[in-house]
Amino acid sequence: MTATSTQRTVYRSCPLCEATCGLEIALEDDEITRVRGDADDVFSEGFICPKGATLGELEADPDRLHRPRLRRGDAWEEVGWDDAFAVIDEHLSPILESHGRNAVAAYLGNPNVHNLAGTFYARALLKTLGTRNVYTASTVDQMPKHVSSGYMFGHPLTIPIPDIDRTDHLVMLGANPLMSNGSLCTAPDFPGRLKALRDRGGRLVVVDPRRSRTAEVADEHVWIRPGTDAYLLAGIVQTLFDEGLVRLRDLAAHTDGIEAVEESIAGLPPERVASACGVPADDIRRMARELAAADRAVVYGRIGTSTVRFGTVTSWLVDVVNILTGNLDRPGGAMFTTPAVAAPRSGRPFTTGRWRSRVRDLPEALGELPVATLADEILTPGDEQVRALVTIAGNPARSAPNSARMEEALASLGFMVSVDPYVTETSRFADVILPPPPHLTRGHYDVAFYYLSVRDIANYSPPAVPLPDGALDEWEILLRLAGITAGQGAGADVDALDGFVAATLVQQLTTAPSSRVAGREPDDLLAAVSERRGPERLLDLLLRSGPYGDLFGERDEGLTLGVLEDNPHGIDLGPLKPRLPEVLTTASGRVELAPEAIIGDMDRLEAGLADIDTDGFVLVGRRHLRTNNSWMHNVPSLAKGRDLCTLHVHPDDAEGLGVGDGDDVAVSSRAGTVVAPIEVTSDIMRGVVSLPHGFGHDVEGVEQSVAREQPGVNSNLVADHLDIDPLSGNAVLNGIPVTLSRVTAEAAQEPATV
Ligand SMILES: Nc1nc2c(c(=O)[nH]1)N[C@H]1C(S)=C(S)[C@@H](COP(=O)(O)OP(=O)(O)OC[C@H]3O[C@@H](n4cnc5c(=O)[nH]c(N)nc54)[C@H](O)[C@@H]3O)O[C@H]1N2
Ligand SMILES: Nc1nc2c(c(=O)[nH]1)N[C@H]1C(S)=C(S)[C@@H](COP(=O)(O)OP(=O)(O)OC[C@H]3O[C@@H](n4cnc5c(=O)[nH]c(N)nc54)[C@H](O)[C@@H]3O)O[C@H]1N2
Ligand code: SF4
Ligand SMILES: [Mo]
Repeated sequence: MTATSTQRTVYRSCPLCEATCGLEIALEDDEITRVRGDADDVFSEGFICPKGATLGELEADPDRLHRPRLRRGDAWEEVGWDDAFAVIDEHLSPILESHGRNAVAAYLGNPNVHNLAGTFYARALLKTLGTRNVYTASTVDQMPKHVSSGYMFGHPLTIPIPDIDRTDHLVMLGANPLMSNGSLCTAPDFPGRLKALRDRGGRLVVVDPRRSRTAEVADEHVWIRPGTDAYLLAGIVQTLFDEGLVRLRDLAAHTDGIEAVEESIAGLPPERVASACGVPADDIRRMARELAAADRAVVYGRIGTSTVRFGTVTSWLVDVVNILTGNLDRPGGAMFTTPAVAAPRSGRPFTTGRWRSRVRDLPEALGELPVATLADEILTPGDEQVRALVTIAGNPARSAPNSARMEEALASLGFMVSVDPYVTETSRFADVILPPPPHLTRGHYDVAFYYLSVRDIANYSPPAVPLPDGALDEWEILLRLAGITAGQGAGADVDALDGFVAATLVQQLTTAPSSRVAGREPDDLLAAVSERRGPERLLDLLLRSGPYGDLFGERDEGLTLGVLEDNPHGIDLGPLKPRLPEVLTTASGRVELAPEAIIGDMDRLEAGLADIDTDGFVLVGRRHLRTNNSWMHNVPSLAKGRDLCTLHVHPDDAEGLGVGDGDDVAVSSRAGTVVAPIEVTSDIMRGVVSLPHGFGHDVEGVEQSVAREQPGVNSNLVADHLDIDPLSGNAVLNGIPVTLSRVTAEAAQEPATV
């Protein structure tokens, strides 16, 4: 080593949200000195948001953990990795032995889908753990879309993506991509893409109870009462039938169940649903006519359509409208991706409820149970009560409903392990915290988000800096845990376990009927990637056997990981391509427009009309460019600026309550109360209030010094764990019925929660 510092530039995909922007990162001696948008990135072309720009601060955060933490009574001790795993083995293995596999639960949080360790190795750990108590952030997010897609198209990952770059008419419900940068629709530079849509004469309609940033740039903003999008969409569907606007085009040859759909929404004409939605019947009919008239139109729904009481029905209706207007699988409509990396699929038909939760008898979906019932499973005594928990990249104490109860549950556990770089509201309850290394030390490829992307893209980022001495990569951490839960003890051989994971994948690749390398010799495939280990080996195997792959030498110029290493700005595999009917894996081989399970929920939808209280208040969330769920509030540049955690209240409602800007208001539901300062704004509907989630950092034990200074309050104290979408188990986090009351100065001295 020389004494002079070395400067260099690396290009990487940003791992912080679904947009997958290319970053140009300047390094000096392995420290990040500057982050810019990578102008040569084939997908993002230089776009960057405030979060991506602060990756350097995030990586260098002094509050990040670098060595395992071990709880000793009330204090923490830093220990070496071997000691940490020995303690885990000592405590977890006896629980597994004497109480069975289901006594240990796992919770996987959102960043698992943003890194290769979680993508490829979390499943290996779940397999060795063998528990039915698997929970993830999906059931506080997009599970309804998986369930509706599974039933309609055969697989929960066969999700149609709005082709926003080619559409003429985009109707967006419950999404605010100008703040979130998009979700279930990977599209770096969403603002630029929406502007391009309008510049080419297209029309953007945003349906939202708030005048969001996206609503502001739309041609039309349709205000809607939270939780009622299913009624609006049913009204649109009914209008399409009524007015002879159904036009299946080529889809007719691939679609079953159209009559059953018509029958199922017969009781929900626009005139009947209008007052519930707060949208005039004429507007509902006009929306239907505009969708039918546009050459290329698409409906897209996100958080506001899935974290609601009728999440699955709403997610389904979004696709029903796209199909009835002939816009599925058509450029400018809703299309399926052809990702370069796709896991081999079993031929089994999609279903839910293959097992049920012990306490509330809730059905499994995608191999997991609703996180809304995790606390029940921990707190309710009985056989198979959950006594230990492993959390990986998750913060259920802030992200799941009824946080007070969740925290009570976490505090009561016999043993808890958290894989997390911080001492968070959740990991503060752990007995052992295992920190993953900084992002730049790891290889990266957005396996999950290229499934959901508006173009087919392949972009790999190799590790840019070496792993710090004594650190473990996160996939190695997960395999060590897998070794323990497989009964191999604390010192399991990571390379052997990794070899097993690779061999298992090759086995699937060479036997799955739809695989392009079915019938090939497993050893030949393994030999072709023998220079690699860890996630890179799995990635290479998947790339090479994928739709653009070199098929291990059978196809010239095909993709390999080596090819991606030579293309640091990514490879553009083109716009989305028509994929019907080969993408369908339903038993019939057709689009199931009217799945029995979903049609079976339509009576509840119709009955629900009577429950809508148009006089009461409901709570919704919102996101801001400077946040990332619960965990980036510790980045100084993002924390700077005005308080983001305020309760938005309409001026008329504020007047009715006798409160003004900055006053504290108590928001109460069946589950609990939270007190927040209000911001009076006409950007929200009357009768609706909005509070962002993921705040409330000033609780004992959280080691995030910056976040603690502007802690905000925790909106999930009022979300009710009993309120879920029954088909998917997804929690209701938007449209929560609440009462509001002014907090007097004396009352404000009391604790915030009751
Ligand atoms: N009320 C309300 N609640 C919501 C939502 C809402 O809109 N309203 N949104 C929901 C949604 S969409 C989601 S996705 C969930 C998110 O819910 P969670 O996934 O439970 O929570 P996050 O806040 O994303 O926390 C991520 C954790 O991962 C850690 N982490 C970051 N990077 C890594 C890494 O590379 N490895 C590991 N091991 N850990 C890492 C962070 O420190 C943090 O503790 O919240 C949900 N909760
Ligand atoms: N800056 C930032 N970006 C993020 C995140 C973050 O926390 N911060 N989180 C990431 C994650 S994990 C996800 S899943 C995505 C989510 O991405 P989006 O779905 O775009 O999420 P939000 O920005 O919460 O937008 C949801 C919108 O729905 C509206 N809404 C609420 N209830 C209803 C309803 O009943 N009907 C209708 N029509 N609208 C409703 C809200 O007012 C809000 O404007 O964002 C990702 N990106
Ligand atoms: S939009 Fe998302 S992917 Fe792009 S820079 Fe921001 S956080 Fe990163
Ligand atoms: Mo999410």
